[in-house]
Amino acid sequence: MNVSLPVLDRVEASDREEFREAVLAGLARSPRAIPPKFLYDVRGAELFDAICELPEYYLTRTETGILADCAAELARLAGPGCALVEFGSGSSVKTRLLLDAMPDLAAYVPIDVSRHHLDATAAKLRRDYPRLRVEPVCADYMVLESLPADVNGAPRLGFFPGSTIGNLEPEDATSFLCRARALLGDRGAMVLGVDLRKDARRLHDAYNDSAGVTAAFTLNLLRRMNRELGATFDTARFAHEAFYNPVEGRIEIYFRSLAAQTVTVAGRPFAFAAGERVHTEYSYKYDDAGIGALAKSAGFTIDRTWTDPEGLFAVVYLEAAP
Ligand code: AVJ
Repeated sequence: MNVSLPVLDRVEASDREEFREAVLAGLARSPRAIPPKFLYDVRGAELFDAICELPEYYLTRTETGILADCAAELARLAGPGCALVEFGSGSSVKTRLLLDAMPDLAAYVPIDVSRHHLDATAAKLRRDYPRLRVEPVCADYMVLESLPADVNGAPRLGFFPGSTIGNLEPEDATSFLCRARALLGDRGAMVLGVDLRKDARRLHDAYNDSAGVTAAFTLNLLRRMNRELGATFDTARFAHEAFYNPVEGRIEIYFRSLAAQTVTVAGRPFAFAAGERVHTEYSYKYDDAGIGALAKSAGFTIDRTWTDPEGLFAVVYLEAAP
């Protein structure tokens, strides 16, 4: 039925269908949950960029500082002529820190599900790094099985910054890293950014900022359901909720119904009890032992760990275990 739609519309139609199915399944489940990737529509991505600028959200600026300091050493560890493979490429300043420190890369391979982001990033990098071979791959890095054939031969260096790994539950983090290990090969290495366990107050504040940007980010998911699925969420009757669970070592994020109410989503009614929550994200925080166990479970060894003076965040260099 869709065959005559232009490519972009066809992609959007299938994205919308995936969103619809995930939301309907997630609201039918108990406890209710919607996968975090759906937080990042165009507006969600803008709000996440705003989160990264917040005084309470130390992650981005701390990791950027660590990378600026360790980039030269990292480049030495990786050696010349490798292909840099970024999982879920942003357009971010972090990648450029590595590109600047590694002028002799064989290629830069950004992997992203968004064709639009990928093309925009590739165009800017080709302009700013005219000698760099940019080989974008439009794919979900959670299921990707191979890289472009023209990067065969070069040792591969994976890059997964931002503590994005923290969004994954431990088993999923392990299976992602196993997949990365297979993709990067026996000469492969990986640079991973990981948020560390710390004072609960500091963690709490990073996900409950005083300007309310994180709340807007969570509640944008309701607006997205209204826009794309014809849902009837009244965002004044739901609230963002985020807290640190010290037993699991993770921030848990939900939207909470402030009253008993029924909302229609994609034509179906869903009743919410007063106080009922819908889970949207985990953000796992690691300690050294946890990072070591994660690396080992996926066939990597930790070669080097860099952190900031306060010990808030870690950048680790993993090597494929023999
Ligand atoms: C992009 C998953 C690393 O967990 O800190 C920030 C997402 N959500 N504030 C994080 C997020 C709310 C972020 N990650």
